[in-house]
Amino acid sequence: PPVIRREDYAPFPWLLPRVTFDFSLGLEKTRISSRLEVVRNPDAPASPVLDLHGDGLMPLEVKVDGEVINSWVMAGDNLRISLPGEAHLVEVVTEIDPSANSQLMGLYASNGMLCTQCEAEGFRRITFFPDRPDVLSTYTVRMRGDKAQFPVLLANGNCVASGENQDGSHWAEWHDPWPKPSYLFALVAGDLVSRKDRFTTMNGRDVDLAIWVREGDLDRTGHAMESLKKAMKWDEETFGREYDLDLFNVVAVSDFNMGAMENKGLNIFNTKYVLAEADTATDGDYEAIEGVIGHEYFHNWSGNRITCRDWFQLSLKEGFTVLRDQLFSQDMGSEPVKRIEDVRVLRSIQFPEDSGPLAHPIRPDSYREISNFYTATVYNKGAEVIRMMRTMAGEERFRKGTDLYFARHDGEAATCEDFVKAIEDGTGLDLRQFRLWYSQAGTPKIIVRQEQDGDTVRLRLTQKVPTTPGQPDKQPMPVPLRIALFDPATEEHRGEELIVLRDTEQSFDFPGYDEAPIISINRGFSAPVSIERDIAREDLVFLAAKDDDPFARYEAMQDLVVSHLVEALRGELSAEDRTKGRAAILQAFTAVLEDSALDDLMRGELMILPSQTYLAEQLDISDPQAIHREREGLKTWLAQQCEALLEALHDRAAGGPYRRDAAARGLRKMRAQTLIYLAAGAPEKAAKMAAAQYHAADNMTDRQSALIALAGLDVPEREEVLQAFYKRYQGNALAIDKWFAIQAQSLHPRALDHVKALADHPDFTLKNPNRVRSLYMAFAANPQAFHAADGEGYRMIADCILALDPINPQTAARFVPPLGRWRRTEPERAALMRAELERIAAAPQLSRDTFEQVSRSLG
Ligand code: DPP
Ligand code: ZN
Repeated sequence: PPVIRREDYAPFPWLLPRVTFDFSLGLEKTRISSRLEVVRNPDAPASPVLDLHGDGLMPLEVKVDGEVINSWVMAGDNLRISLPGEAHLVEVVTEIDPSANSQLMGLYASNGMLCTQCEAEGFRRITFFPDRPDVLSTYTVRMRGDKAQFPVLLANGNCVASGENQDGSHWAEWHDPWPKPSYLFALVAGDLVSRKDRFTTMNGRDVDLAIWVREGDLDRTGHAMESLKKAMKWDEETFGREYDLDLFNVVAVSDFNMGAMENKGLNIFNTKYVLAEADTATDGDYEAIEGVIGHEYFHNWSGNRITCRDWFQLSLKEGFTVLRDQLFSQDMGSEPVKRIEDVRVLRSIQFPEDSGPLAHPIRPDSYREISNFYTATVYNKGAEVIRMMRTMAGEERFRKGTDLYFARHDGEAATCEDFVKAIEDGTGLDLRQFRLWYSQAGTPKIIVRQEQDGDTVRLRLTQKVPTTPGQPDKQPMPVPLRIALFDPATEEHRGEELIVLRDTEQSFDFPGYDEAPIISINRGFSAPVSIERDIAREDLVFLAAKDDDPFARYEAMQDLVVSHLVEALRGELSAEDRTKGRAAILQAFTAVLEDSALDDLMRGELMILPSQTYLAEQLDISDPQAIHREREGLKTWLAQQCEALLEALHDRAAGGPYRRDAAARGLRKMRAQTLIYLAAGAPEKAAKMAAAQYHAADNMTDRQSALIALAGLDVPEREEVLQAFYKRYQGNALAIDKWFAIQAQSLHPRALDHVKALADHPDFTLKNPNRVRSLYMAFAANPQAFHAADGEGYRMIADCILALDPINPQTAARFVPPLGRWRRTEPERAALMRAELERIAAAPQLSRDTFEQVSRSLG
């Protein structure tokens, strides 16, 4: 497969101002007739031909200006038509089989309904079209189908006409007045019901809202609808963005590759991010739904009204929209807890990506398959990069920048450069050096040294941007760091400051400190960097207990644990150090458990130990099982030291009817954490507590946390509760996904055998991405079983990739990165991981998706 390069961008030689599609719908056979109004693009070199992308299509008929032509040719998968004049009408007929579309890209069948997923390049699997984000057209879509089979017919925009035919079929015509690229096209036909509501915009326009689901799921749509209305209001208040159609539809589909899709006026969602009620959804699910509903809605401006010039600019819409959804969730819930959660995701997923073979800048320079670049780097690091601009500008000035961006580029296909320029012009910041964040990959490491010179504190900062594939030399980048200097005597600081490190080495002086202060740095995680510093244990204990920035408090706690575990793993910990280190951690941990001023959501958060992957990141080469042993060892020890306290917390959290306010959620979160600790430190007691919790629970959060604790234990209650869960939720796909995932990720010594057995379970299928992920993604994240010393875990993931690749390459390729970590893994396992990658690479007929990921991982 060819490599596509950002620098090769050229505008399309034709414009397609108006396009019309006629769909004659059938699960096995859908016929599509297109009418494309084509005119020469004055801003591009003239071309004698019109090349239309296709993927697996053959034209049944091609007309130019009303006449059937036979002079068309296939150029690979694409349709090439000679066009002599300035403007033409091009009409093409294609036919596809949605029921055979297991890739779930383009138009496909799911549970008897038809739906689409076109981002990034799925539209070309429906009809021939310039399937690139910089070709914007106004769409009219007519569809016709059997009324009994497809009672509901939806597309983008507004329904302008509909009617019935004599033969039992019916039809609808939809028109979307806003020009859009093909990746935002959507169509849904099926037997669906909807929850309806209404939103009045800031200018008093009424918008009809509808969430479409299968019969029976309607009761579980209330939270999604509330989230949608909150998101619409929030975007008006926070970014001044108003919705621009009379209708906003959301459809939930159970077979879906991604989380959700922002198609104009017709968002299509994975059911996972729509359906929720106490009995089936955890608190985490509720939050995720609010976040994703917000995310897709916010795309209406950051993505749809202003779209991307080419796919290298993906972070233009995704980074910005992730930031917008993060800020939304912060405002709807607990700001510090949300920030901590976002940083945890960044560190455990994006940091490893940035330090591995798949590292790429948030604006990549090349790809073979764009689906592989819907990554934590483009999304989450992309959001961090924009957040840094916001931090440097301040909220108000940042808003001026985004206002200017929306005003300047509305209706355009823009670039990341356009965005930065607008922020620069709108805020007055000088972002020349800052642009390096868009072009350089790798997580910068900041080394902090603190010196005392008379009454002046000097911070000597050094930055190192690591080498990444294709980028051996790096330039220093601006790193905005929020810092505070605590006076050890008064335990207070004199106000937070923002310093911006710009050079490879730079010093910052703070006069007026007779005694060396305790420094809190990168507060709120103001820059997506890793910090390395020599700081006394007591100082971390102090910050963990006293820092007024909740994030910094969390960070100090994490540092305390990370530095201890890393020293242990490096074999640098003497028996005495181990005792001292553990004592310091225990002191901080106990403070967290006992601090009555702390809310329980935050307490639950502070109790979580740093993830296995984040710990691995701190070491050049690591032994996953050694990390697991050390981490579990600490957890077990803490639990034993605090057994009574943990039990008391669990008891305090018990009982009371289900509510969804922050206090109740905090109790459930803490309850889950206490069980995790007790399962390690007092397994028999934990098993009894968990089983009791399971049976008394009136909500999924408590049931799930009980099951997670039990799944890892070799106790009789385990099987009993697993079966009870299965019986209770049989037939509820999302709940059964949890049942698979919990077992696959469990710390049970025979987890690997469990996964093997689950792969043969009648409820398992490779055809449903949620189910595949629930078994195998969970397994690939299992810190113990995946890394079995004989390589069996690696073999299972490789087998999964090979079996899934012909069915759904996009999802198959997502399983490659766990194996791609071989270079950073101890040599024996590295050889086993590499061997599996080579086995995949040797398979005939590998998809472009998997080929690219595997070859980069081996490269
Ligand atoms: N554009 C989609 C999103 O919201 C991709 N699935 O992230
Ligand atoms: Zn998005």
